[in-house]
Amino acid sequence: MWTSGLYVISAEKSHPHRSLSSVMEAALKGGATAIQLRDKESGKQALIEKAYALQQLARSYRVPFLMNDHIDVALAVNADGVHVGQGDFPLIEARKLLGKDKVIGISTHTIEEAIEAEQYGADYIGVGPVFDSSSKDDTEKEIGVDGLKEITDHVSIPTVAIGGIKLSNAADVAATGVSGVAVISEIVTSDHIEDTCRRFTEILTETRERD
Ligand code: TZP
Ligand code: MG
Repeated sequence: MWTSGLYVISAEKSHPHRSLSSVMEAALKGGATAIQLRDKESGKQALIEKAYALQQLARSYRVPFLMNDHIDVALAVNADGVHVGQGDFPLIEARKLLGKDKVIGISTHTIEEAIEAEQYGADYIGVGPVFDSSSKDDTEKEIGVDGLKEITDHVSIPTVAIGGIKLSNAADVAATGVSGVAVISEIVTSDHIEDTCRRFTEILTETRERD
């Protein structure tokens, strides 16, 4: 299952000297098991072009490409799925538009949101922010590894931890039993993206084998 791994989310403004495609390709070379386009600035035309490029790239590495927020963009490029926030497009309506074969993920912060997401047919939930994160403006309070474990224990769909996940805390996060981790800054700002992704994957595998 692709969620049992390293889900790399874009943040183009965090790497002004490298292209979006080169950063995401380095992540895929390093073993990313899914990629997401998250872009709060671009207009629809630019988003469609970026999404199309990343969908093609992801396909060449046989991993899913998910579009953040924009269901219309996901449909336009035949993305593998979408990721929505609590205040974004309703899950049930997203499912009607995308059909049963596309992946739909939703951000959750509480046990109630997680249970509701499962009932409404989400394929996975993002859970967080686990730690403090500088990549999102309106982040809610950190839930910590204990909060992460509590939410994860209440659902049976895959859970992806997000928010401030670094190489230094990845083992603690993985030990909660999450299916995977979603990472922005530790990867996209790394000088050695491939190596950083490889190390994340090793940590996730080591923790899983140990526990
Ligand atoms: N949702 C909750 S925290 C976050 C999102 C999109 C940002 C995660 O980025 P980083 O840099 O890995 O903390
Ligand atoms: Mg959103």
